[in-house]
Amino acid sequence: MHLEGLHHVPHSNWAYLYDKDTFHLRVRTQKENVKQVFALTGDKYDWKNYHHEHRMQKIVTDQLFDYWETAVKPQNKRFSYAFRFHAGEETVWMTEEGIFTRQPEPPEGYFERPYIHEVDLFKAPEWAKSAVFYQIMPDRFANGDPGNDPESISAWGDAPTVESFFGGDLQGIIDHLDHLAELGITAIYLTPIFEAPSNHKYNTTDYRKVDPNLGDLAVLKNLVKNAHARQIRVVLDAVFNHISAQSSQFQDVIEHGPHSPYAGWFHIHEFPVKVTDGKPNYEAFGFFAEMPKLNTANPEARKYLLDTAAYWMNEVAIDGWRLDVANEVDHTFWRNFRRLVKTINPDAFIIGEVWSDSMRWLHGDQFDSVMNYPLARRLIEYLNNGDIDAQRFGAQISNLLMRYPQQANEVLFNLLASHDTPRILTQLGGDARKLKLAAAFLFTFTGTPCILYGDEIGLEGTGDPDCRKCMIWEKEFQNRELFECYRSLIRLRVTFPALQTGCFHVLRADPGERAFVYERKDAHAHFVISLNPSEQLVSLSLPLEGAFQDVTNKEQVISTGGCLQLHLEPFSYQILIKR
Ligand code: ARE
Ligand code: CA
Repeated sequence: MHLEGLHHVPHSNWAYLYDKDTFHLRVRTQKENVKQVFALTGDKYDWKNYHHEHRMQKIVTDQLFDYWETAVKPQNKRFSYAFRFHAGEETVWMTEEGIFTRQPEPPEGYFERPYIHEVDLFKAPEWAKSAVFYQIMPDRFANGDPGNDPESISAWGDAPTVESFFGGDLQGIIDHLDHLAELGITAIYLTPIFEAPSNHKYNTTDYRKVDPNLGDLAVLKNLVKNAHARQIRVVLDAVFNHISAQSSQFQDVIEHGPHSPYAGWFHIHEFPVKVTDGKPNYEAFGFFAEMPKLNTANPEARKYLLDTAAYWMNEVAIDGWRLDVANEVDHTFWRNFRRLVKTINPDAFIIGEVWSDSMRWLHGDQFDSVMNYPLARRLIEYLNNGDIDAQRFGAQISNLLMRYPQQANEVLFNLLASHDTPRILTQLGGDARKLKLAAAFLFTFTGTPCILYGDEIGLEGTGDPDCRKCMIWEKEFQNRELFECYRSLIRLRVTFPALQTGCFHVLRADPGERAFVYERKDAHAHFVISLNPSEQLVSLSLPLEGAFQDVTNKEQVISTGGCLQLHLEPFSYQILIKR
């Protein structure tokens, strides 16, 4: 047995409370090296009367490891535990103190969960598990009120530049909520809407005011009311990492230097402050002098930002926050933020913008979810690069699933692209067949899907600002076949909990093959999803029993001799269901 492959860390994504009664234990072994793993649990104060053995399930495999998981329902509020591994004739035990060829006398040196407090449970809002999000940049979606347009706007549909405005606003979103309802969207994520001089509004000048070019408090309330009337929730973008250099607070520091009451709100390297782009003499977002970084550890600054969050949640019944540059703001601030937000609305959804491993924020004390850019990168690579076989893709997404606790995975903000990346259709070479494969995966994989406005009708664009083109409303210029594909996939997602919180297993991901097949299931439905990103017609035989139905053409696919025969057209996906 390859002992160096054995791995477990307590109090982490390897050992966590999943719901108030259930504890998940995970352990890793070198790929195909271990035949069976057991978790040995018990009460350290009375092991004799309270100990159990749990056979662990091998749930996923990545390039190097097999991952095993079991759900423990401890009788008491605490338990200690160890693992027992079997490979061939070999048996070893692993405790916190290492690896042994005989079971160490429990409970000394065992891993432990000293006490399970429900208040510590990481609980994501239930509604987020079945949500389908739609990201909107208000300036580019629809101009519902020309009366609030900026002084000079570009013609709707012109190529956007870093500077250009198009006059889109909140009223325009209200006017097109039916488009979202028809698509089956259940939640909107709006990029920033508070007063800011730019077209993207990520450089806030007044956190307490809706930008006048987007509308006002009344229109925002109307938008939320109309969205809620269609069972569509609304999540706003909180930009707390930085503020605009044109904000009154920063202007005061420019004018009064260290004597400004706001000097402590920032990280000033030296006075007088120099707003020199690329080389500001203060901390900023990146090197953007226009975006001085806020000192969220400063009590006044922290209070101002937390009061801002409370103000909007009390003024307007919003359903959550997406947190800009979330990984550069201190953890103490986010713990305060979560406590405040969940006190006002326990069902509010908190999504951090973090582009890399986010476990640090997903212990249940900060974020509910993060934007899952790593998933998008792996899916796009797999669809675009024929050298990436199904085994490698399967290994990569399996590895991603092991990064976080299951309750985070169930609401991870799964996106294909955003306002910060080239459009997904453009990243896929403009090939709508690939986009449909990407959408089929997005809406059937574990995690809450989010599409960027216009993806559903075939909007293209290279990197920012070209990815922020105006929405196209003339149906003759929309890819309506793509719209239908998105609409039916979204309907499937929202209808079946098996696609939201059902278990995920890779069914076929062979080396050298491109076709990737996985299953999602719960007690009510069993889905078999197949992706064929190749020009070849692929025939597969899967060891599955029973009669399935193709959700697209409604044809029956019945297993014969315990095998389900699949035939996948080039660049197609197939979704089968058995209820
Ligand atoms: C734009 C252009 C710049 C140009 C600038 C001039 O992109 O090239 O120099 O305009 O003004 C906002 C606007 C952008 C604007 C930017 C700066 O939307 O249009 O830039 O402000 O003025 C990293 C951060 C991540 C951040 C991205 C952009 O980690 O938090 O960079 N995303 C948020 C928002 C943005 C917003 C800001 C932050 C600023 O979503 O829209 O930009 O508030 C790798 C790294 C990531 C990195 C990512 C993208 O994956 O791992 O950390 O994200 O690349 O670069
Ligand atoms: Ca307008």
